[in-house]
Amino acid sequence: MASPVPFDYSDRVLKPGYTSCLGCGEALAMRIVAQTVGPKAVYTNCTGCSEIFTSRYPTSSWSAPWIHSLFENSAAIASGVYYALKHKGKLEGQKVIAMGGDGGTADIGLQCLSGAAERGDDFLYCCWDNEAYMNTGIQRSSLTPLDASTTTSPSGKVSWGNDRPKKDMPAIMAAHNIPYVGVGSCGYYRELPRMVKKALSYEGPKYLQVHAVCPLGWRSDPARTCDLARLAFETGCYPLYEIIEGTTTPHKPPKEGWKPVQEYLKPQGRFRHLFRSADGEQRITRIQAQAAANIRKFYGDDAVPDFAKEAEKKAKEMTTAQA
Ligand SMILES: Cc1ncc(C[n+]2csc(CCOP(=O)(O)OP(=O)(O)O)c2C)c(N)n1
Ligand code: SF4
Ligand SMILES: [Mg+2]
Repeated sequence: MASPVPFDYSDRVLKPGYTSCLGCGEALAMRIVAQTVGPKAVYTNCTGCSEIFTSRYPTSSWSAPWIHSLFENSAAIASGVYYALKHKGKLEGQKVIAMGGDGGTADIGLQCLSGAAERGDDFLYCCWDNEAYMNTGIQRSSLTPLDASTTTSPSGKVSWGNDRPKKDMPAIMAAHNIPYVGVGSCGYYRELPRMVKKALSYEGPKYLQVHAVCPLGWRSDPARTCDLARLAFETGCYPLYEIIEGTTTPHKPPKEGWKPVQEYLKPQGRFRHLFRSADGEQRITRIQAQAAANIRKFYGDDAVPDFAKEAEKKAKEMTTAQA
C-alpha cells in the first residue's frame, strides 16, 4: 500500500493547531479569508473566540504579523497600522485586515469602525457573525436574532429569548459610502475567496460580514455547520449579498426554492423553546414573516413563496389583535 501523502501546511497563513471547538464556522471562515489575503498583510484581531483560539499563550497559529487589540478597537489599531505603513512608504503590496466578532464589531467596536470607515482608511474589516458573545459564555449581542435563547436573553416562563430584531450592520457600513460591503457565509465557503479578492480590489475601507455557525452557542450538531449556514440563507433568515460602489447584488437564489424557516430553526437548541407550544408557533410565524420581508427586499415580491406571504398576513393579524 502506498504511504499516505503528508499534508503540507507550509503556505498556510493560519496554521493548524488552533483550539476552536469542533465544527466552528468562525474558524472555517477565518482560515479561508486569511489564506485568500495571504501573508503580506498585518492582521488585527479584537478579543473574542477567533483571537483566543488562534493565540493560546505561548503559542500562535498565525504565520503573518498579527496584533491582538482590545475588544473595542480592532479598527482603530488597523487605522494606526495603515498610517504607520503609509508614513514609512511600506504600503506597496501590503494589506491591512481588521477582524472581530459580532460583539466586537456591532456593539463595542462600532465607534472605532465607523471612525476608520469615515476617514477612508484603506483596510478590510471582517466581522465573524456567530450572533452572540460566544467567548465569554453566549451573551446576546445586537446581531443576535429574534427569539434566540442566550445566557442574557434566556427563554423561559417570562421570555421568548432575545426580544430585539438583528441590527442591520451591513446597511450601517454601506451608509458610510465605502466601496465594498459583503455579506457571506461559512456555508458558502467557496464564495469567500471571490468576495475577499473583490473587496481587496478597491482602495479604502471594506466591510465583510460572514455568518459563522457556532455549534456551542447555537447548540447545534458540529457535523451540520455548513448545512445549517446554507439553511440560514435558503430560508431567507440570513440574506447574502454585496454592495459594491452603492450597487446591491444578491447571492443567486436557492436552486430548489426558498424553504420554511422551521428547517433552519429546529436543529438549533437556541430556538428549541419555539417548538414546544402553540404560542411558540406564533413566534415562528413572526420569524417567517421577517424572512419573507428579507426575500422581498433582495429578490422582489414575486420571489416570496406563498407560505411566507401567508405568515406575513398572520403576523399582521396578530399585531392588530394585540393593539
Ligand atoms: C471592554 C471589555 N469588555 C468585555 C470584555 C470581555 N469579552 C471578551 S471577548 C467578549 C465577547 C466576544 O464576543 P464576540 O465579539 O461576538 O466574539 P466571539 O467570541 O463570539 O467570536 C467579551 C464580552 C473585554 N475583553 N473587554
Ligand atoms: S464557542 Fe463557537 S465561535 Fe467559539 S470556538 Fe467554539 S464553536 Fe467557535
Ligand atoms: Mg460573537
